[in-house]
Amino acid sequence: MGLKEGLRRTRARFGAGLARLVGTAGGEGAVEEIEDLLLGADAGVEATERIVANLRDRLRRRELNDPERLRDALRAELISILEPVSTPLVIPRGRDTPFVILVVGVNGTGKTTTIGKLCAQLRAQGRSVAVAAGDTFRAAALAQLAAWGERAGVPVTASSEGGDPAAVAFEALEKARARGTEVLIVDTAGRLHTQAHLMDQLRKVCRVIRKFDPSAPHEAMLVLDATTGQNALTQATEFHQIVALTGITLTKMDGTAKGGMVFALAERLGTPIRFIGIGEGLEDLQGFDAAGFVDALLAEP
Ligand SMILES: Nc1nc2c(ncn2[C@@H]2O[C@H](COP(=O)(O)OP(=O)(O)O)[C@@H](O)[C@H]2O)c(=O)[nH]1
Ligand SMILES: [Mg+2]
Repeated sequence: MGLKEGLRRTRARFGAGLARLVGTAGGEGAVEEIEDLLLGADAGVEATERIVANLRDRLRRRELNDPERLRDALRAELISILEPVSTPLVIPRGRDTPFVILVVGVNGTGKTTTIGKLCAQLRAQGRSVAVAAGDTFRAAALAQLAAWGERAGVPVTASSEGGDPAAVAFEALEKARARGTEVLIVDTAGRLHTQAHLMDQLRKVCRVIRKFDPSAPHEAMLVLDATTGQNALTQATEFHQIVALTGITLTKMDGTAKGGMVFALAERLGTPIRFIGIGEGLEDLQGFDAAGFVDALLAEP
């Protein structure tokens, strides 16, 4: 699925609203309309206010006389909000120990699915990958991960249900180092701030990884479900207190009209957005790029 298609619900409301608007009057009325559209797409108050204030400035300086220029100005404003968080995940080659990606997030956000997609992408780029099945909390979790691993041709280290995820992570790290595997992705159980036990477990997994390699995890990726709207910001803050997040993957963009979430995340958190999930298939994971995202959002239907 292409990004434009993946963003169809957000585009249907936001993009189409803008296209309509650009075809008509312009002026202060148009800016107010843009404000409503941004808020409606969950872009958040801060990002929306910044965009709208800049557009009003340009309006006052009579820089937005025709619809074409309003569209260009809006495009530039949207890109400038996303640019600071538009840094791809780069995995260096030729390391002695595996590059460790720790994947965290609330249950059901799409961690395991994202890991499966990421495995497939990395394999397609010729990288060697292994996975640690750190979600020992749910019975179905291991089977799901094993199936993804098989599809992507990636070994999965696991223990029995109810086992110790930190021990699984450690075993997977040792195996990966012994085999010269380039990338180890560590899956974890969904955690909520209310589940103190699971949060402690996550701390322990981090400790074990750091003991193995003080520079690891090299990427601590939070997976957020775009359909949860502003609640995702709360989740990010909570996870950040346990592990210093270095990247975000926003899943289920295909299932929401609130794709404006990325602007709220960029403005409020500033954590790089690495990937966008746009479906349940192996190929439905897109690297995040500010201009590419905005152009898909503003594309004509
Ligand atoms: N439509 C859609 N569904 C997704 C996406 N990512 C994950 N899912 C679905 O979300 C559900 C939960 O995913 P899972 O990976 O098990 O979440 P986890 O509990 O965080 O590991 C599954 O049904 C996935 O197929 C996405 O980008 N788009
Ligand atoms: Mg899972």
